Amino acid sequence: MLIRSKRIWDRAAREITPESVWGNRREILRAAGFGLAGWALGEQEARAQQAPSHPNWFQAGERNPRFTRDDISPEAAATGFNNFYEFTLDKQQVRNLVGKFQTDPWRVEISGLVNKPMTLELGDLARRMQTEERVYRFRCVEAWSMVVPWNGFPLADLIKLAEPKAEARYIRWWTAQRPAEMPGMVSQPWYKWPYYEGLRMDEALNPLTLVATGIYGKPLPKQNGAPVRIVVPWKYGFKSIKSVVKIELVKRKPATFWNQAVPAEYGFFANVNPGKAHPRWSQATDKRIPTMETQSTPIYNGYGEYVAGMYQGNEV
Ligand SMILES: Nc1nc2c(c(=O)[nH]1)N[C@H]1C(S)=C(S)[C@@H](COP(=O)(O)O)O[C@H]1N2
Ligand SMILES: [Mo]
Repeated sequence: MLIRSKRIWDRAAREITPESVWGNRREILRAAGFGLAGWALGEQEARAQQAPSHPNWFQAGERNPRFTRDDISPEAAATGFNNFYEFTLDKQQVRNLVGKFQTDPWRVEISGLVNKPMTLELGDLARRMQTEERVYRFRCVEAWSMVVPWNGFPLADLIKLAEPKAEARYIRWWTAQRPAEMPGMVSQPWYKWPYYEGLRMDEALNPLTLVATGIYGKPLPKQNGAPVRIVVPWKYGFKSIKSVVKIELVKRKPATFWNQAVPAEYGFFANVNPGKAHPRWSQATDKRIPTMETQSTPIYNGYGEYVAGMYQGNEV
């Protein structure tokens, strides 16, 4: 048991990786489709990978003017450089390994401390919700960033549907667990699948927290967490769980995938904080994908005006 858990720690510790491991500038440009020699997708393959996975109900909403910016990352970068360990830990290969992943139809269960537990067919849910576009800065704990136009609706709107009970203090969620469709689950059995994450209830209800069904005005590509994911822009990217199938409201702080794998390196709160170094690298700056331009990382990833009031400063 000891040997096994040491091995888990070693692997996990290696696998959320600093820049030296996750790639160099040339590889990232190549991954993002900027046409360096030696890399080309067949025309047909490229079309298949961009094809919407669930086009019939998806609605691109209008951009919310409160959440707009002019430094949006190229779509090819956001869809070609992904962390989705259920498929592979090679960020540039995720999109090539998602072909078998079935994302339509899709159901999401909401249960736990709610008056109205329910299982929703995602299309029905999306049609009931008011979708909008928001451009958010996205910051991975590995010290890279992107700026992505998300389509979605506030998580608070979904939680209200289920009528939370007063005792609900936290929320937790799980990604689909389909080893036959997710090759990384089979090749990396040492992780505690399925991927699971959570938030404190006030964080979940914060108006910034989105349920995303699209990016760049299109349905979420599979590599970005189709058909539905959570986006929490003031926290490191690993909190923004992909391909959610189950949501539960609970009393106690839930365990989370990375916190359980490597507790010394990844906390439950994981708020973006340039002043608090990761044990193996600084968090003061990040590299913008795909140009690799160095940027200062702002506290709470730039969203302090919306979220700082939720924290006393001792959350980790
Ligand atoms: N289920 C699941 N969700 C996940 C991950 C994952 O491996 N599995 N990776 C996380 C990490 S570390 C990041 S940085 C973001 C990446 O999102 P993107 O590929 O859309 O940029 O997804 C997060 N959500
Ligand atoms: Mo990440």
